[in-house]
Amino acid sequence: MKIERIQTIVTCPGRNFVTVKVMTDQGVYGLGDATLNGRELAVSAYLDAHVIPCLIGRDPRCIEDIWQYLYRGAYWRRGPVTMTAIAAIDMALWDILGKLANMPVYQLLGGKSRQRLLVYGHANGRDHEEAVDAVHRHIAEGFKAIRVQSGVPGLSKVYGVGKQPGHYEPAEKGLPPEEPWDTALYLRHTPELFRKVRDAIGFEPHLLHDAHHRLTPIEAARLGKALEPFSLFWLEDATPAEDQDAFRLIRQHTTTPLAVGEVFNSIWDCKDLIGNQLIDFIRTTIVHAGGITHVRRIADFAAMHQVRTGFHGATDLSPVCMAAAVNFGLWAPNFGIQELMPHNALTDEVFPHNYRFEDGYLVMDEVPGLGVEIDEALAARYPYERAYLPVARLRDGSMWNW
Ligand code: KDG
Ligand code: MG
Repeated sequence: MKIERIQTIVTCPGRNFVTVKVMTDQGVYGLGDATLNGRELAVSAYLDAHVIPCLIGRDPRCIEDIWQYLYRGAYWRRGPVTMTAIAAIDMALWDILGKLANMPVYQLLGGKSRQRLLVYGHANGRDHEEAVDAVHRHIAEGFKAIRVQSGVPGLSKVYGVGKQPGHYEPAEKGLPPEEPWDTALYLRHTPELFRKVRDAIGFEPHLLHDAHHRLTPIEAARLGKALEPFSLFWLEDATPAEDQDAFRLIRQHTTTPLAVGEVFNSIWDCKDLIGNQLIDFIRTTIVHAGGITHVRRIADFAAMHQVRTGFHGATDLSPVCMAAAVNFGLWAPNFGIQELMPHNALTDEVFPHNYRFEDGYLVMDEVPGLGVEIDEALAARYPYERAYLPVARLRDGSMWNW
């Protein structure tokens, strides 16, 4: 059995997605997500110019060997572009293997550890009152875990808060918009937000919050401590994690559980965080951290240290990645929670999929492979549109972490 052709498909049904389709000489094909938000064309160019030509004629069932070939064989290891490209090929090969075996990918990984995956949705509002309303709406929709973000008085835009009430989309069409940031205002405002939410709903469901890399370690420690009375499921991306040791300081000051890792692309980015139990949830995704083959290594290592998974699931992770995440989560013994930010209706039409939301959980049927498709004719009607994530600046004009 041989890989005959690999196609890279770029489409924008409301936002950009990059997908690979690996076709074999026996008619079976597999899909992989290769979307890197704001840098989509770098990955498609890397795939087209440097990865795909090397794979034609290889046996698609040699998933591990192809992973090692792409990782070791490039000489230049790691990095988001490379690891996203490897992830896309890896996902597609698992999809092919599942179709050949006539089994879902979760069966190939070792079978189900659970029947359904706990998910968290996004409640956000331009102020506390809107955020509380959004929490009530999510509870009515069945969510058992809800991330809460609110606008901050004095800041014109804040991460996680849409222009209109409703779903939030981080990337914006055109060149990167600039947003002001002020940590002092945010720190003053956020514990009050959670006090109001808990006053309104009590101690169920779970609540989560994303600080989106904005804080220094000591500021993060202060926020974690201030949020303790509200019993968060997690505080996410409290500080940038290039310096894994920075989490030691946060840990020493607060018992609020910590989640990190949506920007990580390899086990080396989280080795110390996990090995030293400095975090509680690892958020690496299948698309940005080398595919199922590599994320399985991260999850197994995390399991040894009582760290659970809490994979990134924003709208820039296509339904192909979400299908892979559902298969993975059904298997992973140390699954914790899955982020779920619903795609728009057009995206769901371009990528028909088998997973679905039911009463606060994600479920899927026993279908071969990943359980996701692409409607290529529909995808072709929506070509790439330049879009970027915003950038942040402090009041004095210095660049900050968005
Ligand atoms: O591409 C970046 C977004 O996916 C990110 O900003 C969303 O932080 C995010 C989250 O937790 O979903
Ligand atoms: Mg995040």
